[in-house]
Amino acid sequence: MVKFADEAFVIVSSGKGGNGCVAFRREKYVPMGGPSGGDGGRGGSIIFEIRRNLRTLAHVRYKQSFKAKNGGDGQGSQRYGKDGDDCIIPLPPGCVLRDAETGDVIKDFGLDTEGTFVFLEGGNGGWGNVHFKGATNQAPRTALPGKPGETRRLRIELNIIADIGFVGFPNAGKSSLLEYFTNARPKIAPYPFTTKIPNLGVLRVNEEQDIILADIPGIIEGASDGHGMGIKFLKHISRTSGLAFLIDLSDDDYCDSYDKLQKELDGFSPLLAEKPRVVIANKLDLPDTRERLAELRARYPEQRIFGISVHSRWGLDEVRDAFIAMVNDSINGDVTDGNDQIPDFMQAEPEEVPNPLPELDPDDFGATVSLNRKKRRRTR
Ligand SMILES: Nc1nc2c(ncn2[C@@H]2O[C@H](COP(=O)(O)OP(=O)(O)OP(=O)(O)O)[C@@H](O)[C@H]2O)c(=O)[nH]1
Ligand SMILES: [Mg+2]
Repeated sequence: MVKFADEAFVIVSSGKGGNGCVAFRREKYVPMGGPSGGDGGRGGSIIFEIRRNLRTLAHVRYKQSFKAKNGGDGQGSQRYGKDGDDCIIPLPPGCVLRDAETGDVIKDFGLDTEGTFVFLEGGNGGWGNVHFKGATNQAPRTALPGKPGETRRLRIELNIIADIGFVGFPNAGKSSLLEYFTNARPKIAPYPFTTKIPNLGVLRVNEEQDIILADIPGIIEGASDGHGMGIKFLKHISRTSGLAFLIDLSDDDYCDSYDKLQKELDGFSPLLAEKPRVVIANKLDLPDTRERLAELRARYPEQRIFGISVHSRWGLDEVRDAFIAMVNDSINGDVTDGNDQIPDFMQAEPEEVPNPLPELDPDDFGATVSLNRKKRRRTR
């Protein structure tokens, strides 16, 4: 069983506590002012924080080593050292922290979309000599050093959930759209069933937000009865926030494909069939497609239908905005997506090879996952 997973190894260190200080009060008219060395500050802690907009571990893989700040040393006049700043490591929902050496689970965040976890506390600051004053020792020359921080090596695992799943007949341009929006480089070819395993790619919205797009194999009429590549791939997009229906305007079936696709989704699961969606009509660069788009819009007046051409780069900014809006609506709870009723993370399992495609290699199953963030295009 192959999971779509991302993994990162990191070294984390909490901060050392600051040292206590030995000092005496020296002031005019105050003879024998006594000890006045302040305590050291606390070292910073290592804290993991779930950020619901994050989707990958790209940011931690890139940095690898995380250190909280050391506490400041205590000073004279009973001045205490400054506490060291904590180091906050943002993580996407769905992470598991493990000890890198033993593999033991340290923390499983489940699907929590918020929350923090203090993993390593910083070292305590040492006492300054003010603490050591006693009846018999009026001028203590003792202060304690700060406690050291701790360093651990961790493995962070993430089960990836796609945000938006592409559904469409073979050849509609699903992989082309994924290639445009993300760093994924799926195979694109002018024949059906080019895509045999799902491809995931990351659409970068901004520093804070990524959206994972899933391009799955084409669906044909009767797929729910096992025709073509079947519909088992739909489980990869069962937990998404929404779907993108791709319709090929150069295909003579352009007018019926939406209903046909919807029927196949119904055959898989009503939860999937009810997901929010955007409808995208592609290949507007080809002849007669504008009329076809108008016809399609007339047929589904309640549905917003985006006309695009991936080749000519038409209409793609609007689609991007619609993707972001759909994901944000789902994050903000405007939509009940029924995800809690679908038991497991999406998984790619080797299953029996579909009949019309006997050359499919079962070892080939799984998914291509391209987690690099694509540099944002300059929008004019
Ligand atoms: N003219 C035109 N051709 C396009 C456009 N977008 C994609 N294509 C072509 O359509 C063909 C199919 O594109 P893919 O992206 O492989 O389609 P797909 O939906 O992933 O197909 P499957 O993987 O077989 O399901 C390729 O030859 C693309 O070059 C477009 O906007 N205009
Ligand atoms: Mg494809």
